[in-house]
Amino acid sequence: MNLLVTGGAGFIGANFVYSQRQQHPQDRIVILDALTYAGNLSTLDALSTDPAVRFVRGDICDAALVAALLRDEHIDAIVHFAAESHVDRSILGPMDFVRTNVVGTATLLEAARAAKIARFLHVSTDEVYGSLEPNDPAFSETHPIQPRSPYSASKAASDHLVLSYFHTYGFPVLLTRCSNNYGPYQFPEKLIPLMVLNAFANQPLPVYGDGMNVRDWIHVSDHCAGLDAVLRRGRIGEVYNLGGMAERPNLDIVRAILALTGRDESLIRYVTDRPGHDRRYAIDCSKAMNELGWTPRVSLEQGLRDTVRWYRENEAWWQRIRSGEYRTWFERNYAARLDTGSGSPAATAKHSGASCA
Ligand code: NAD
Ligand code: TDX
Repeated sequence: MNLLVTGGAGFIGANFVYSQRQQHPQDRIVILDALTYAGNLSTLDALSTDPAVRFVRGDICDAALVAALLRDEHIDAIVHFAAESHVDRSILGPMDFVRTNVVGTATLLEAARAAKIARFLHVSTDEVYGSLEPNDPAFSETHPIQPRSPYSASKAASDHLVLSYFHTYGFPVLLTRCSNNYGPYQFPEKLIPLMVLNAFANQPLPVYGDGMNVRDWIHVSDHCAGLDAVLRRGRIGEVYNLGGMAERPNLDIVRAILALTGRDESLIRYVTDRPGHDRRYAIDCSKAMNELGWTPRVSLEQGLRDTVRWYRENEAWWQRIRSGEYRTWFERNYAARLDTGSGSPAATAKHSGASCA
């Protein structure tokens, strides 16, 4: 299979590419990523000489580029991760979320439909279901769509578009909605890596509100295994929830990180709450478990231990982010290997995008 992975220089997309290379070495992967602040090519460094992986810097809103890639690379399936993904940023500036998450997904769908792509897996989030009260049952796939932040509203809009392509055109979509991920290569704006790095540096850990908002945590390797199962065995037109079955209040996570880093609770700072902060997410993933034989395997306790160890052992990766150096890392390390142009839109975008970061 020839796969197009959008957003493959981000946290989950990169983990997915690594896991696919291990499990399906016969497949080819083309990564399309615009390298926004969240994209980091140094994450993909270990694949830079892998002949089965091609990286193209480009925007999913660029219809000509996407169409050329689908045609020239003989793409069979798309796994669509590319998105603006951080809720706090969506509150500060919603328009980037509308552009990438809605217009970008629509652009990709149109190109994929024209190219008659065999499977289009859209990677979405439990946040589209809204917020639960403490005793509510977990979100099932039939729970009403009730997004409450610009991020989740833009993801919900993209979900609706994806499903509309199945119902209207018979286009072969698959849709997953996953809970909060954590693990290697996560950008340190999200709760777990932010708290780990602040604890390493003895800096305050900012806890929003009372710290009792609940999230359902899944290790990124379990999410990637679920995506693989849906991509290869999922039923076309279906939605599959994926989750870790590990609901915890934020404060429990923060305390666990303090314990794992040998710091004490004096570092905790209660700060002004996030506007519209969803109180609780919980995912019922029994459909994926029963139909696909998938199950989350990494316990939160083990996963947190491994994640703290990963950040401890990979300081060079996150120091480049903290210093901002990761933004120019690509040019310095790959300048000699830049594709200077067969004239195809893909090659041109790859070159011009890379040289104007
Ligand atoms: P991320 O922010 O780490 O990575 C997003 C990637 O998309 C980056 O590499 C970025 O450069 C790229 N990108 C952004 N705009 C682009 C554009 N216009 N064109 C091409 N590339 C673009 O995100 P993540 O945490 O890895 O999330 C990946 C996907 O999974 C998202 O769709 C997100 O909604 C979904 N998701 C995330 C979580 C989570 O806990 N992080 C949970 C469920 C679902
Ligand atoms: O500094 C912080 N302090 C804090 O208390 C940060 C960054 C977060 N929080 C709280 C807010 C949330 O209740 O921690 C919880 C997790 O926050 P985030 O890491 O920002 O994740 P969340 O808002 O739950 O969204 C995430 O999960 C679903 C991802 O960012 C989304 O991309 C995904 O769809």
